[in-house]
Amino acid sequence: MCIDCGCGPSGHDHQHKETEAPRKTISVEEDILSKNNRLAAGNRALFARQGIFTLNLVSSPGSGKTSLLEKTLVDLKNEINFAVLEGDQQTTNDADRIAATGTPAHQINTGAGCHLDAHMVGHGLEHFDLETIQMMMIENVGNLVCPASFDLGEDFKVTLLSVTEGEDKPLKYPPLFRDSEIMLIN
Ligand SMILES: Nc1nc2c(ncn2[C@@H]2O[C@H](COP(=O)(O)OP(=O)(O)O)[C@@H](O)[C@H]2O)c(=O)[nH]1
Ligand SMILES: [Mg+2]
Repeated sequence: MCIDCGCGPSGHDHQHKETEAPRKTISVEEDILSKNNRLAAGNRALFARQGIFTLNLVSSPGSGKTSLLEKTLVDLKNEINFAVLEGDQQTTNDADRIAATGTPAHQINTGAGCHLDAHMVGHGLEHFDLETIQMMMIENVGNLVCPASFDLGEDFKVTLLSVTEGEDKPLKYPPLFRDSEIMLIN
């Protein structure tokens, strides 16, 4: 595509400038993460004010995050008031599974996005009565790469590893395993 006017490969009826504008490097990644970190700090302060303990569950798709939540919620719901924020690219399948346990749940669909970020979580929290919640479980989008970079404001990041994925996954995707406070083998 033509940079000057956005026209396609055919149909030029005008001349384009021969000279290129001077190049400038902008460090985009740094800016995105600093904004996310600011919003995550806001989420963390909100959780602290409300006395809510928060976990961010991360793993490959299909390694058992929702199954672990379902079982945990059924076993502990009479002792702890839980809420669950679900992240997936599409569908409300996981929020529906959680809601079936009697736990408040809200689904975030990220579309093309491969992780939850602090902005999405902040808005997701608007769907709950935070006064009544003691523990917030955030199930991240299934992915061992991008969720490692995005703080959501959680107390602990929890990484699940299913044995069928192979024992070399922490070697192949070290940041997530290194930065998680808890790791579960399923
Ligand atoms: N055999 C076995 N299957 C499991 C276990 N945990 C989850 N599953 C199955 O693995 C599939 C994916 O689990 P799910 O909880 O949806 O994974 P998620 O994508 O990480 O949330 C489902 O069909 C589960 O029933 C487990 O401990 N053992
Ligand atoms: Mg799931």
